[in-house]
Amino acid sequence: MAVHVFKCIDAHTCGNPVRLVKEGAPDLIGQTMEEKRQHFMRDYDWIRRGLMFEPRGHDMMSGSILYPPHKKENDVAILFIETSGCLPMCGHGTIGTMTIALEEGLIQPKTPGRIRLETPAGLVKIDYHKPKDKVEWVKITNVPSFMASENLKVDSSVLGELHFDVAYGGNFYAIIDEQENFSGMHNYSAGELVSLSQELRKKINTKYPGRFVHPQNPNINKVSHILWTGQPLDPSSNGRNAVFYGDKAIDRSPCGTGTSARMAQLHAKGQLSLGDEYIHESYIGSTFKGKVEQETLISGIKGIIPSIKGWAKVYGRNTITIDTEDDPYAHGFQV
Ligand code: PYC
Repeated sequence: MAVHVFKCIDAHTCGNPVRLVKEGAPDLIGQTMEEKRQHFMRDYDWIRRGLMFEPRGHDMMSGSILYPPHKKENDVAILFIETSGCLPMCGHGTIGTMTIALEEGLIQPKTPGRIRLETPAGLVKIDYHKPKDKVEWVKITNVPSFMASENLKVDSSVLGELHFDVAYGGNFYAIIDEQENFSGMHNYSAGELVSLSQELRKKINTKYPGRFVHPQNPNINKVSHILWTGQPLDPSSNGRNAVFYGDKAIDRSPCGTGTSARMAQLHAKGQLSLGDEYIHESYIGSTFKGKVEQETLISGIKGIIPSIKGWAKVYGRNTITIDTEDDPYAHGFQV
C-alpha cells in the first residue's frame, strides 16, 4: 500500500504543539512501552518523520500515539513521536495528549480524575480536572528524577567555557545556569540558543561518553536536551528556561521533563525541599507549576518524584496522507 492515512487531532500545551495520531498507527510488538518504542524506531520511524518534519510538520512539531496498557491496573500507554525522535518521556506531550484523549472520549479512566499512564520511561500518574466538556488542567506525577553529574565544563566556540550540571527528568538535560560567560536565556534570541545548543550537545556527549546512562534503562544514555536558565518575566515565577530539543527546536512550553530535571538539580543542591513548589516559565512566558512530591532513591541515587501541572488547548483535526510512492517528501525533510 502506498497511500497511508493518519487521522490526527492537534493541540498545544502552553504553546508547544502536540499531534495525537488517532487512527493509522501501526500495531507494535512488546511487553512494555519501552519495547514497543524500540520496535517503532526500528520499523516505523518513517511515520514519525513524515508526520513531524516539514512539509506536514515543522521544527517544533511533537506528537503521540496511544496503545492499550500492558498491565491491567493501568489505563493507557503512550508512544511519543517528535522531531527529536521517540522520547522516553515528554511532559508537554503528556499534558496535550491526555487533554485531547479526555475531551474526545478516547480513554475512559478506571477512576475518574485519575489516569495511570505507561510511558517508555515508566509509569506516570495523572490527575486532571474536567468540570464539563473541557479539561482545565492536567497534573503529571513524573518518573523519578535525579541529578546525574555536577559542575562539568564545556567550551562554546561563541561564549567560551561554560559550567553545567546534568539532571534526569525523563530525559537527560544539560542545565546551563547564568554565569560569567552566559548572562541568561532572556538575553538571547531563540535562534541564537538553537545554534549554541547544537554545538554544545555534540561536544558534551563526545567529551563525556557513557557518563549519562539511566541506571534502570540503558537505552536512555545521552544528553538529549539543553536547558538554559534565565530571569522570569513575572517576578512571582521561580525560574524561566529555554529548552533545546531535536535539531532546531526551543520548547514553547516550560517543558515537563525539563522542569522535572531542574527541580531534581535544585533539590540536589539544597535549593528546593520536599513539598516546595516551582513555577517555571517558558521562552514565551507560559507556565507550569512544579512540586517536589517525594524524595526517593533510584538504584541508590538520591532523587525526587516531581509533579508538573499545566494546560492544553485542542485546535484542529487533520487527516494526513503519506504517499510513499508518489511523494518525494513522503518521509519529511529538514533544512
Ligand atoms: O515537555 O518534556 C517535555 C518536552 C520535551 C521536549 C519537548 N517538550
